[in-house]
Amino acid sequence: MSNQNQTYITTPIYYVNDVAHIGHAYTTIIADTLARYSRMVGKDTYFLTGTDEHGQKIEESAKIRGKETQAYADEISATFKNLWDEFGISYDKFIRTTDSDHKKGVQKAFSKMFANGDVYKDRYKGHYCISCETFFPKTQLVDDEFCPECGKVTTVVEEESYFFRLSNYQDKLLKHYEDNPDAILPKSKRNEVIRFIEGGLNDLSITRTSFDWGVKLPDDMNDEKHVMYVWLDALMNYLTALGYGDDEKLIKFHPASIHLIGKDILRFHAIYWPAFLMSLDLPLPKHIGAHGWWTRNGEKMSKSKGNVINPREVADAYGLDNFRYFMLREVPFGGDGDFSQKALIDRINSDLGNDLGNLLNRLIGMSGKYFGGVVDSSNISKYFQDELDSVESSFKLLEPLLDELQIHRYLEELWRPLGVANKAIDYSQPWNLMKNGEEEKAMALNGLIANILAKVSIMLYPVMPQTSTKIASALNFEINNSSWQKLIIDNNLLDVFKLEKIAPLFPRIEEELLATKDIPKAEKKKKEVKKEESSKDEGIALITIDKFFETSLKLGTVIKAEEVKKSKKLLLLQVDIGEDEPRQVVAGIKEWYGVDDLLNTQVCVVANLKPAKLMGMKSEGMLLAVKDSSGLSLIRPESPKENGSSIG
Ligand code: ME8
Repeated sequence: MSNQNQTYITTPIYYVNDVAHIGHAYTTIIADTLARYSRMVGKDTYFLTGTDEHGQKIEESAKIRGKETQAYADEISATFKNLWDEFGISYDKFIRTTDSDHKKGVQKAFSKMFANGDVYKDRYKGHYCISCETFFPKTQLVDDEFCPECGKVTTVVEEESYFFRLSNYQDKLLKHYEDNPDAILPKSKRNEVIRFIEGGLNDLSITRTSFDWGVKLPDDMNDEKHVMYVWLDALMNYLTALGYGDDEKLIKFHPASIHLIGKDILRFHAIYWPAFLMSLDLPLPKHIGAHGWWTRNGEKMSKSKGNVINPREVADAYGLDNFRYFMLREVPFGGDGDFSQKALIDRINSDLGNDLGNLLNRLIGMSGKYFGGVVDSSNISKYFQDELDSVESSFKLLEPLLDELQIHRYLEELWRPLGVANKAIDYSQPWNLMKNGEEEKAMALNGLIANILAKVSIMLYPVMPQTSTKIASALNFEINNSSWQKLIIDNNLLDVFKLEKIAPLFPRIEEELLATKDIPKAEKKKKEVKKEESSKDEGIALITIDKFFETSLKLGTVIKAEEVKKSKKLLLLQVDIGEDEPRQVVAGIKEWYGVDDLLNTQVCVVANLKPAKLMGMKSEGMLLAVKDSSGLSLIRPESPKENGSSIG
């Protein structure tokens, strides 16, 4: 089991129902930063990421796209892996829940929980949100049927199921969180978890029978119709990646030093996962770090809103390291953040360009002009002892900040020495020193700047690995465990060296580089006011274009159609409008259209109507049609267009 000198860092394993966006990149970049730091300080480090590929949501996503489920999972999983590889994410293992070793480990855990009496068979009846892959008691639903987390319509599930005795772990979990106040970071999130546990824990349904895209029960259970609940399957990845159930040579890394997650999945990690581990008689994770939510112009990002930010595009346009710095500096860990290009550009031009890049340029310029590029640290303390002391005290604060995941504070503190160096140039006026024959002091000043830049580049390395490596190469040293030991821990200085000239690191950015421009807040406000005004013009036929666009009209394909028995008018349709799941539409068109006239044809859907119930069935949209004395015709595109395309 893990010791002080070992670090085990994980990201969530991402669902393969969609490609990565900046939220996924954020978690992964934080984990990569921690892993790089851990390796640099000499710890035996294991960094795990991967993809979550089972469950009803994935099965349905594949079906909508007309793909075989495994092939679909292979395709999307590869897009995650490729992105992390392009981003240089330093993971040690990329796990997939469809890996056979993983499945074996999940089965082993199930058998162990069953053998020790924590698992029993019963019937489950209740509501299930496919999008969140979560069971909800009726008391938690909105308007008796909508998911309290994502707002989508839930499905009523009634089936035989195996249950995990979560209720048995209520007191043990409470004790764990009382005894370990920093088990959940930021600490403010701990109370949320404690309150939830105190509210009472129901036993958890951990198998499903109504679909089969999942890990089967162990053979000796002789119960073939069950597959594991996707969250049991998924959480187990943290153990199976270490060989649990197969080759356990890496199990030494268990338990995780930190499971990094978004706040959306805190309960699964802070309640289910520790309870499963207790049942398996294994130690609990040391920390769970739950970060906040990235939004765009204040709204949740989703494909249907068309406001998803592609991390590759941001990195290509603005530079990968700059993007990493921005994400980690801009938002306190645990808080929500709004992505805006303006904020990103400000960080690049100001923090990176002015404070860091210019300092290096000034050093290269001065030492080239006065000393042929040579830097000598010998006399720094003679002239700049106060500056050295202040820099040393800033560096001492850094590691504890990282331990608490206060990464934005870490970066803030790391910028203080840069301020010290920039100020020292301003008040020492090296050009006057040279004029007045104070060459020794001018060299000491260059030495101070070079050493500050070297130390900052070491501690910045985990966040901006490429940039820091470039700074170090200009300063003629390498960032590794021994330079960290020498310059940070032992607080030593660089030996005499010759500076290498490098191109400016942060060319100034004058305008937004991505086509999807941010809507400035003032403009957004103006639009909202206009919308309100137009709705006041009751009785007048004219509307503004904004008003028209309040109706979301989408193109979709009918992927399933059936007659509603006992109804002369209604057909029940499933329409793919480019979202994660098809929309169910109950349409009064049976007099004019049969099932075969509709299947695999395109229709126009009003996509933002409040869901309604028709003959007890929910309808989540309306079809556009035109009717005259000769009958009714659906409005359809002249030629096929992509599902989800906006009409207007
Ligand atoms: O939940 N802002 O997978 P998932 C910040 N498979 N982070 C975000 C984000 C946003 N807007 N959107 C997503 C699952 N994330 C499960 C996990 S683990 C055993 C199983 C990040 O693909 C954040 O880390 O829905 C969140 O927790 C994760 O993506 C959810 O990814």
